[in-house]
Amino acid sequence: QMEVTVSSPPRPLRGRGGRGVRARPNLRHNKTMKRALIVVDLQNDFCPGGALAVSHGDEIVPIINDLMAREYFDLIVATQDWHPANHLSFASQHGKTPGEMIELNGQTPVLWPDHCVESTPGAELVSELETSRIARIFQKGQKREVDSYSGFFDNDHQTETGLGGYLKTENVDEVFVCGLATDYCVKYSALDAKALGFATHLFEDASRGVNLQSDDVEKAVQEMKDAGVLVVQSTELT
Ligand code: VGL
Ligand code: ZN
Repeated sequence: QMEVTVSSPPRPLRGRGGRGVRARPNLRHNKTMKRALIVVDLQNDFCPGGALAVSHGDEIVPIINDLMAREYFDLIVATQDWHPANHLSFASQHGKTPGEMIELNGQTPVLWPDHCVESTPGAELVSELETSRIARIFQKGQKREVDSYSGFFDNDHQTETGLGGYLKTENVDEVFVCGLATDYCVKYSALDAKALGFATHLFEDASRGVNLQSDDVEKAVQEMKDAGVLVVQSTELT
């Protein structure tokens, strides 16, 4: 016997320009296909005053709170950078200065100031973030030896955080990524989401980047576009 699914009427997506989000009307959305918002690393250490402050990082908190209040998203998850105090992405572990690079297992990761040390205030999600609709938080970067920019996998792609499996289990087919930092964790999360088969969007205005080089964010956005990530603005949702 054939199962007939009756789609709920599409929730309207209006906005200026009509690009990006609006280019994908949600006609095929029904009770079984869901849309998720992924809030990446909105933690004290990545905000002004924090150990690895992303400039204007705090500006996206009200934007993301507004997004989370939308019915548009069926599921909201967050990621949290969560390192042991002796994490090897910390310059202090190598007697080096943040921004320098090292040779580690054939890779040359950039070194950071100590940040998001597990169970410290800097690792907490920013207190102004409205967390009530966040269904699950996925922590990453717990292994001393390997960094984890993506919310899905460690940088060596050997370990999964569980986010990908969770989204598939929840029948999510479409994800929207926002948060910190555009040129690191947001970028790698969006690229992995796309590679895992999710229709993937970047909320550009609900993300901020580190810009170690002044055009890093610009390059990151282009890299995401080239990979098939749709770059959209929160203002395109009404
Ligand atoms: C991040 C650098 C180091 C990020 C995390 O959340 O983008 N960047 N750890
Ligand atoms: Zn980190």
